[in-house]
Amino acid sequence: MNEIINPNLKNVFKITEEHLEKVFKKKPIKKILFINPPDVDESIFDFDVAKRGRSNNYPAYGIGVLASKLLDKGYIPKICNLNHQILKLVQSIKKASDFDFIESWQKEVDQRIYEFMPDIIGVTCTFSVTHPSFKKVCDYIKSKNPDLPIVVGGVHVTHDLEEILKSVKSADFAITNEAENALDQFLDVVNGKDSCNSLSQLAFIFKKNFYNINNLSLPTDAELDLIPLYEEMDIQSHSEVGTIGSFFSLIKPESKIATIQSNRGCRAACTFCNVRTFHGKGVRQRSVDSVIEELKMLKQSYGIDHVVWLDDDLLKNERRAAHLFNEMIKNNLNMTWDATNGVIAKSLHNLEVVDAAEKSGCVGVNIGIESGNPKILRDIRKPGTVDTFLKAADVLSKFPKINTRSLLIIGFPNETFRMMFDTIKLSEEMNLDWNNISVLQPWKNTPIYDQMTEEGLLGDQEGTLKTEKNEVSPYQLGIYSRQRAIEKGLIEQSVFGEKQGLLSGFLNRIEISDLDDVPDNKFLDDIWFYMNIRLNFSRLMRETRISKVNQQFKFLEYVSTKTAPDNALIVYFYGYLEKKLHGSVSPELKKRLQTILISSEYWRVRFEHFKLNYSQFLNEEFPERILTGGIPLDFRGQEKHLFEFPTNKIA
Ligand code: B12
Ligand code: SF4
Repeated sequence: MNEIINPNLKNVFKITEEHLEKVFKKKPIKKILFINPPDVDESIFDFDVAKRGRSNNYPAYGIGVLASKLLDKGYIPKICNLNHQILKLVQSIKKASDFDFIESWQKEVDQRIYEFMPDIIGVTCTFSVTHPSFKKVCDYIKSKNPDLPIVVGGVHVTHDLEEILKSVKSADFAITNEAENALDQFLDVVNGKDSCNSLSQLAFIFKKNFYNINNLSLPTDAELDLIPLYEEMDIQSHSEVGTIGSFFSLIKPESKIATIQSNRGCRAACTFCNVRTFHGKGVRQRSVDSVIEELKMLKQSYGIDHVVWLDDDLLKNERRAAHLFNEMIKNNLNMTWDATNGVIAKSLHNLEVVDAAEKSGCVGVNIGIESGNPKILRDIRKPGTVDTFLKAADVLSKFPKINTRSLLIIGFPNETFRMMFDTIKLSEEMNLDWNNISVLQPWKNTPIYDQMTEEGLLGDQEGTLKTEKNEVSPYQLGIYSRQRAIEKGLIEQSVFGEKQGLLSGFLNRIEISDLDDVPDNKFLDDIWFYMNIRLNFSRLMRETRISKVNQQFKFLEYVSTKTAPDNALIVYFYGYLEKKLHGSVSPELKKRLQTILISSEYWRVRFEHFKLNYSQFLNEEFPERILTGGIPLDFRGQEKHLFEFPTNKIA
C-alpha cells in the first residue's frame, strides 16, 4: 500500500479527482444524511439493560455540530441517530423475543433514505468497540443504494484509518480528525467550487492503494462557536430512554439531560489516551458567551435540567472556567452539571474554581488519577503526582455536595503488585466517594499501544492483552461490562476460586518478593474485583458523613435497579445502606439477593471468600468490616505495615 502523505504531489490530486468522479459522477451535493450507528451490534446489545433505560444514549454531538456548520453553508443536513432510535423503540416493546435488533435499525435507515433522498451519507464512529456495528451500517446502506456515496469520520475512523478503509469497503472516503472545515472543503470540491489542493484530512482507497491527504485544517477557537443542530437531534428525549453521564443517580429522576462541549483537546498527552493524537497539541476554547447561549437554548427550548460536559480538559484555563461557572450562576440557568469525562487534579487546587463549580450546579466530578505509583505516573505521562492528587482530594473534601470519583487503571506495562498496592494506598488516602477501576485497554494510535506491540505484550486479537496461555480479553464495553461478561460465562477471564487463583490467596500466599512481580494479565480481572470491593464497598462501612451516605444510597439504589440488578455485591450493600439510613432492609431486596446467590456460582464463591453471609443479611446483621483470609480488607490508618506488605505478617 502506498501512503501518499505529501498533499503537494500533483499525482495525489489527479488520483483524488479520478476517484471523486468515479464516486460522485459529477452529481452536485445538496442533501446530506448523517448517521450514528448503534453503539454495539446485535451480539452485544442487551435488551434488558436497554429496557431498564440503562444503555448509554449520548446525543450525537459531533455530527450535530457538522450539520450545523453545513446548514450555515447552505446545505440541507439531517441526522439519524440509530442508537437513540433503537433505545426508543425498545421502550415500546414488551420482551426481548419480540424485538429484532437488526431489522429495527435497517428499517429506520431505509425509511430515512427513502423520505429524504440524500445526495451523500455521512457515517460517524467514535469508539473502536462500535466498529462491527459501524461496518454493518455502512455495508447495508451500500448494498441497498450502490450509487449513494458514503463518507465516514470520527475518532475510531481517524485512529485506524487504513485498516478501516480496507475493512469497510462500502466507505468511499474518510475524513479524519475534527471535520468542521475538512468536510466543508470536501463538499466544495465535489460541487466544483474549489480544487483538490484545498483538501485536507481526506483518505480513500483507489485501485487497492491507500491515499491520505493528511494536512490538518482543525477549527480555530472562533470556529468552535457552533451550536449543534438541535432541531434535528430529538435532544429532549435522550435521557428518557437511556443514560447520559455517570452521576444520573444524584439528580431528580425526571430531569432531562444533554451534553455540551466548551473546549477541544487536552493540555496533557497520557500515553494510553487517544485525545492528543486526535485533537493535536493543547486546548482550543469556545467563547464563554457561545457556551452560555447554548445552555440557555437547551434550557429554554428543550427543557434540559442537567448537562454533562464532553470536554477532555474542562478546567484547563482556570480563570475562564471560573468565569464560565459564574456566568452560569448570573444567568440563573437553574441547571445542574457533571464532569463525567474527568478533570485534571491540579486545577482542583484552585478554590475559586471549585467554589464556582459547586455554586453553578456541579453534582459530580471524575478525576483522572490512573495510578498511585510515581514511576507509573511518569511512564504514562499523567499530569499529576501523588501529592497533586492528595491536595485535590483535600480541597474537594470541603465541598461535600460534589460527589467525587477517581478513574483508575490497572495492567500498565510492567506494573507490579507493589505498584498496584500504591494505587490502593493512594485511593484510600484520598477517600473519594467512589473509584472507577478499569483494566488497561490499549487503543490503536496511542504511544502505549506502540510500546506494548514492541514489547510483545499484546494478545493475538486486536487490542487485547497477552496472557500466559495467550488467551485474550475482549474490549471493555462500557455498560456491557467485563465483570458481567465473566459472570455470565461469556468470557473466561477470571481465575477466582481456582487453587492457584490470585484472590483466594491474595493476602495469604503472596510473599514479599512476589510483590515486585508483574502479575500475569489473566489475574487482572480478579485484582480488579479485589480493588473494587476494597476501595468501594468496604469503604461504605466507614462513611459517617450523612450527606455522603445519602449520595451513596441514591447511587446504589440506581445501580441496583437499573444498571446491575443481578449483581449480588451491589444488592448486599444497597441493603446495608438501607438499614443504616432507614432502619431495615426491604423484603424485596432480601428475596433478590437469595435468588442471585442460588442461581450464580460466581457470586457464591465471592461471597464465601469475603465472608458475606446471606443468613445474616436476612436478619439484617452486617459485619463491621469486610474480611479476606481473616484480615480486614482495609488497614487504613491502623496497620500500615500490613497494608503495604500484605502477606508478611499473615502466615
Ligand atoms: C463523551 C465521551 C464518551 C461518552 C459517550 C460519547 C458518545 N457516545 O458520543 C461515554 C462517557 C459514554 C464514553 C464511553 C466510552 N468511551 Co469515550 N469519550 C468521550 C469523549 C470524551 C468525547 C467525545 C465527544 O463527544 N466529542 C465531541 C465531538 C464534537 O467530537 P466528535 O464526536 O469526535 O466529532 C468530531 C470528529 O470526530 C468528526 N466526526 C465525527 N463524526 C463524523 C462523521 C463524519 C461523516 C465526518 C466526516 C466526521 C465526523 O467531526 C466532529 C466535529 O469535529 C472522547 C474523547 C474525545 N476527545 O474524542 C472519549 C473517547 C471517544 N472514549 C473513549 C473510550 C475508550 C470509551 C470507552 C470504551 C471507555 C470504557 N472503557 O468504557 C467507552 C465506550 C462506550 C461504549 N460505546 O460502550 C476513547 C476512544 C478510543 C477508541 N479508539 O475507541 C476516547 C477517544 C477517549 C480516550 N481516552 O482516548 N465516552
Ligand atoms: S488528562 Fe485525560 S484527556 Fe488528557 S491526555 Fe490524559 S487521559 Fe487523555
